[in-house]
Amino acid sequence: MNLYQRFDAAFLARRTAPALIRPGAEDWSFARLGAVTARMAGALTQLGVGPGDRVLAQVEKTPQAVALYLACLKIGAVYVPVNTAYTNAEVAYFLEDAEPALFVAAAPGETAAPTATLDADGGGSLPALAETAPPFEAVAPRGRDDAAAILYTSGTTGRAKGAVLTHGNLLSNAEALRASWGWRDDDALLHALPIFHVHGLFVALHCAFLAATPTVFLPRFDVASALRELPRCTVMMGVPTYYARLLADGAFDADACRTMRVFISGSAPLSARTFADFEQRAGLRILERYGMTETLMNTSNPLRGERVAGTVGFALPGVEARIADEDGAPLPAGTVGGIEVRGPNVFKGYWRMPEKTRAEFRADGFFVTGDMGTRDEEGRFRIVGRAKDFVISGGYNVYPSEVEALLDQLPEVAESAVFGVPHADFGEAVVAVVVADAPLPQARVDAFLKDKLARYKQPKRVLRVAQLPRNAMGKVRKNALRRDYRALFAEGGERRIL
Ligand code: MLC
Ligand code: AMP
Repeated sequence: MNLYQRFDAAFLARRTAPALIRPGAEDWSFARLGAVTARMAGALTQLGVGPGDRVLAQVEKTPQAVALYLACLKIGAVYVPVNTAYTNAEVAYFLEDAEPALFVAAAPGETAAPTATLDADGGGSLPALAETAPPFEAVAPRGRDDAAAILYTSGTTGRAKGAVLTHGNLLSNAEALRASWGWRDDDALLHALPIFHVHGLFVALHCAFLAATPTVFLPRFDVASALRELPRCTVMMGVPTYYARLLADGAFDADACRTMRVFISGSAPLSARTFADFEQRAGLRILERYGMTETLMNTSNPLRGERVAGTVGFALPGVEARIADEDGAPLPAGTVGGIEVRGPNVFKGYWRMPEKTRAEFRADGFFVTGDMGTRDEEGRFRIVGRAKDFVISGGYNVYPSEVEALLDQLPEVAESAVFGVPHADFGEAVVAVVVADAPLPQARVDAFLKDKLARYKQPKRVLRVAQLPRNAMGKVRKNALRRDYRALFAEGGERRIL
């Protein structure tokens, strides 16, 4: 039960079909993807990577990076992708925690871990070794519960946790999505997402790989490329920011979508406004789904049937989802509570953190997502908030505690509070208020955080305040901050605040 076996069988049946279509560069057929995967697997083996070993990868989006992921599956190693925006300081923690047998990055880092390189052009020491190493032709046997990947997800307290996803998790979820979204043999996927998160790596690529259908593989999302490529695609997946940016371009219309079967959105709330504007302009309703790193995809609006703005649809086949109170007791339809899920999609646990894992599961096996929501009489879910304190900016999660801890290291800062406010492009933007005994120019904060924190986590605005609003317990009232600064990025908002 190795996930790669399923892909391999699909690839073999469509060897000459394009797997990865790259505008301005050579396409990769399924035969080539399979062959490079086998050679990459041979190189990994030669470097001493074996079943169960972690391969930590901080690599740009290239076909070789896809082959590296597939090669890890093939030999039974555990793929650990990390965001290319992370600083060396952030990656140092993942290296220490995951204890990889191999670290793959664009350039050799300052680490004790054995390192191979894979650069943004698909070159480097790893692909070079793959040229000469004997290909690894077998597929390592793996059980349903064997780890396939570890994806780090930050917590509200403490350091990031590695969510261990198994071959069974990945395969079951890919099959559920393929069925729910009615994947067709003549589908073509527009892929502009990064491939170090669940959305771009698993949700998108696995649907295409199970069916061996072509993927138009863009290195990143930009509106011009998306508009150019849409007419040869039938499915697109993206975060809400992609759809907001398409709508902001006057050239995006129903004609640009003439070949499109479905646009799928997730990772962050899709606003009712974007949903409505999109329907009006493109003549199609965006299909919104809901998931997370630990659980892969949980719910989805229907392919056929009513897609309702502001809702995330029904539990996927095989997935149980419920609304429960703080003790895990199920609540009736229409009541707000915590969203909890159980099923073959739910991860095995946090890497080497048994207590943290136990704390997030109920005795009956349901996983506590930390999202708040409701379920209606038909079983349709709506997300209404988050029990955990985090910001979703352009589809990336930012954990305020991580940013606050760094801001508090600035000598002039007495205390800080980080939160998200509405932002037309990113959905939410990260903002900080600080109590400081001297003026704190934005440039000073930016310079201080530069080497410590990925750019997307850094506050877009830092505002100095006399004191932080606190409740009777002394806890910072983030709701009050979100309310007071909600118009910061609204048109005219900056003037009102300052
Ligand atoms: C980039 N920047 C961001 C940002 N992305 N700032 C806040 N939030 C973001 N998401 C910053 C850069 O640091 C830079 O700062 C400036 O914005 C422009 O950089 P860029 O590289 O040109 O940005 P761009 O390419 O336009 O990136 C924006 C984006 C990208 C929305 C296209 O962030 C993106 O592709 N997001 C998708 C994230 C994703 O895949 N999420 C899935 C997680 S899985 P400056 O100041 O230096 O110019 C998950 C589970 C699930 O959540 O359910 O799917
Ligand atoms: P991550 O930890 O990066 O996997 O992020 C998962 C989180 O993204 C979930 O717990 C939700 O809070 C949020 N999320 C994902 N999809 C949606 C959606 N469609 N609507 C609202 N929030 C979403």
